[in-house]
Amino acid sequence: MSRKAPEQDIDESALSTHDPKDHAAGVKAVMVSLRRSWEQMGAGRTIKTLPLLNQRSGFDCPGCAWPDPREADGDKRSVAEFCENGAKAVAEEATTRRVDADFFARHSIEELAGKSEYWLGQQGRLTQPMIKRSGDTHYRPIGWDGALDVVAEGLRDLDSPDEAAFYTSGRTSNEAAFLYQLLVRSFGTNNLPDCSNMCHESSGSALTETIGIGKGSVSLADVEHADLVMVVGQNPGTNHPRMLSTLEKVKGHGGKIIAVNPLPEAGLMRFKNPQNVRGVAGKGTALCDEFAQIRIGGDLALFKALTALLAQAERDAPGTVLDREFIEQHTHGFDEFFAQATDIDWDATLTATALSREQIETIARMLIESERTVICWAMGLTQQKKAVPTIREAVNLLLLRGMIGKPGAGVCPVRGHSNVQGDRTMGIWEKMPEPFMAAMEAEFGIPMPRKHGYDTVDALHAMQAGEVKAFFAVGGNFVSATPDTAGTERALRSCGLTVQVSTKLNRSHAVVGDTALILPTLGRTERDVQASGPQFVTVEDSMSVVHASRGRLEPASDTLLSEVAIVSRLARKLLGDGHPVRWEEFEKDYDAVRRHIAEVVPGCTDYNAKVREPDGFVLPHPPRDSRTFTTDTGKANFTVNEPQPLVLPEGRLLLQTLRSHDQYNTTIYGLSDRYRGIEDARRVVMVNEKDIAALGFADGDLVDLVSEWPGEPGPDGESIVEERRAERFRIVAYPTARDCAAAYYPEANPLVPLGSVAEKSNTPVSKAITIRLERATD
Ligand SMILES: Nc1nc2c(c(=O)[nH]1)N[C@H]1C(S)=C(S)[C@@H](COP(=O)(O)OP(=O)(O)OC[C@H]3O[C@@H](n4cnc5c(=O)[nH]c(N)nc54)[C@H](O)[C@@H]3O)O[C@H]1N2
Ligand SMILES: Nc1nc2c(c(=O)[nH]1)N[C@H]1C(S)=C(S)[C@@H](COP(=O)(O)OP(=O)(O)OC[C@H]3O[C@@H](n4cnc5c(=O)[nH]c(N)nc54)[C@H](O)[C@@H]3O)O[C@H]1N2
Ligand SMILES: [Mo]
Repeated sequence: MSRKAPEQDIDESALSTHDPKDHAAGVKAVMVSLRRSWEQMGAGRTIKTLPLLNQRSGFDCPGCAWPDPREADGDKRSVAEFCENGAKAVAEEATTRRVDADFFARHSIEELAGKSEYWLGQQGRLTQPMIKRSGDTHYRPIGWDGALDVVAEGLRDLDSPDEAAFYTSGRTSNEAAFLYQLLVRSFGTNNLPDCSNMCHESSGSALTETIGIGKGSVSLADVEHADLVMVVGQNPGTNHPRMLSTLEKVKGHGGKIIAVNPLPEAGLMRFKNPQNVRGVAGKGTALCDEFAQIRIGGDLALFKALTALLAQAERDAPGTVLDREFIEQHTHGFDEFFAQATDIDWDATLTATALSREQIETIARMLIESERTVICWAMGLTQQKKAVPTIREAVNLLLLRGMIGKPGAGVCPVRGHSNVQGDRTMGIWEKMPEPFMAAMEAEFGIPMPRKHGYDTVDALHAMQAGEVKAFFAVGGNFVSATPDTAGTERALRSCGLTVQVSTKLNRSHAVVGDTALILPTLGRTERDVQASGPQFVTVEDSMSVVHASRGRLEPASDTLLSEVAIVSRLARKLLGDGHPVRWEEFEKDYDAVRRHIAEVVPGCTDYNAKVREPDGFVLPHPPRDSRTFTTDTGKANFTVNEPQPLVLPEGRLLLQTLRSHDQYNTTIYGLSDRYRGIEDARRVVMVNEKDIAALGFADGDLVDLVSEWPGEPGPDGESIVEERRAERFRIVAYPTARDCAAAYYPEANPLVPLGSVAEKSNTPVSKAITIRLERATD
């Protein structure tokens, strides 16, 4: 087994395919975890690392935000509380491969920009601060002091703090996130775009409006005890594999599962739990009872039909379907909602959803029969133009039957990054509400800016217009995660200063401003020892549980600084010695940061004590805790949502961009999308075989993907179609819904127009892009 980084980049012609799998996990998953861990870190480190994953005394998995079982709730953690993809996430960070000064001397920045994310990521961990000064072709080493001086000077030289944007990805700990937003706001701007803007922002918008808080209302125990779980627009087998153990428990007590997805994802069908005999030797557990193979973007039409069917059933047999008591006591807007939840335009519904009337009626019956319903969703819903109304309609569905704020029922937006929810709680948001800003002012005695800042899409617009000139990122890979790759890259290259605080090499280190810095940092798995001794950090999972995470491994290099140290040291240089915040205290002892968190962040009183409890603590959630809804009406709001008929021009497909089984966002672990049967290549487009034939192509053909977007009106008033192109993708015949296609992110990002965003949440529409296929030559 090779522990060396690959020299060669991806050979796309090596593509091979096999039939998609009908189940997820099994023994194969364990074998793959071990093999990848061995390849990246060798036997000794593997044996030391994997058993610490998601244990009370260990570190939080840097993979997804699915919660750990809580012993406080009577749930036991298994000895191996990890999944194949969690193991890969750890191996990727705990790798023994290194990117050092010699590496940067060998490879120019231009050369690095020609490499794939896979090649870049596989080179290993970043080890020392590097700088590219104006005119340089290569990065050169620089000391920490010098590096932070350059950053502080670059920021101070701007005409206004609003000319800088400060990005955060969702792995940043609560401590680092809290200090970072304090630094940025002390500097004078709210320009805090984050990965959440591209992820669950739509969930936050819809939930805040309807139930008063932008977070999920269920605990792990609630999902386990539900009698009906809808999994909509989500691929848990790959992206939240530990959720399959929870779904298995639902099935174990006779609960039902409905999956709504254009793809028959293996993890929705059957789960072979490698931790029990049935999973190892038997057929595993069948998961979904009803698989609704929906057309991309059809979910609002589906939810509208379901709420109307429930309303109709209530009209037919009054008092038997709806939870009238809940509706009267706790909701607002019911009459108006009920009055319009009448006739279903079945033609339009069946066209939009590509489902049958029988199936929609079956799902409605299952909802009516359920006593405890949970709706889970992820990117299949949030990255749509109509994402916010769609999620609001899902909330209507639950409100009708009183399914919020009771055991075993509620909303469950399944978060992505392991601490994306915590970062928001800590103030990483371009428009934090006034009480938070006032609490910051009271705590630190410094004025906080009130003008809302740029989110991700607006930061890109501002950068393209020359209004943002400096870009600073704590984690992530902004260049590859954002839409409209060509425009984004031009925007970043036009900046005077770009700074990346990172663990691993990625494209955002190769597409840079005039002056560029790489500031390498400790990862979640690594020991963090400061003047007062070993430190831990805290994180919040998808279900509002806040707990400690302790890294144990030897750091990748002794030059690395923690994110807390980098932010605090930069603050001292940028804000000067006279600044009222005692920045020098934080790095020594993270308790000092947590003492401020306790004063500022709602629900965090006694933070230092509570995070030391073995299972941490659960943040307050008014709808879940007491059916209290802090909306503008003081009640849970019913909303009226208009579906938009989807117009797909002749000969076009609806493309979604998604994750393979072998990547973490823009980090490509390997080239095996095993469950979908796609191996050794990534530039593929999955299309239904009937559509392939109808469009005059064949399985295996090489095509360019061309996206079409109605651009600005032209001189004659007509709308011009703006086109974007991603070249050389192989067609793979795949059992997706008709008229739909799928390609991997980030390869397909050049096709997503920056102006194509979800209403209200401003999230890029990465899941319904109108494309045509054009033949390319081999
Ligand atoms: N291993 C691994 N784990 C991860 C990640 C990773 O990249 N790798 N990423 C993390 C992050 S940041 C996030 S946000 C989550 C992402 O988790 P997911 O949301 O599961 O990720 P995607 O790959 O975007 O999958 C979207 C799913 O929605 C379906 N879908 C697409 N369009 C529609 C539609 O119109 N309607 C419906 N009903 N379904 C649709 C797709 O077929 C697919 O199954 O996972 C997190 N966990
Ligand atoms: N077309 C399309 N675009 C999408 C999506 C999609 O489905 N389709 N999904 C969107 C979603 S849901 C998300 S969340 C975003 C993700 O956007 P990002 O969060 O910006 O991207 P990641 O790929 O997760 O970031 C990976 C990088 O983070 C750095 N990193 C990893 N761990 C650490 C750490 O502990 N500290 C620090 N400082 N750095 C670390 C490494 O250098 C690594 O290369 O992308 C979005 N973009
Ligand atoms: Mo995400």
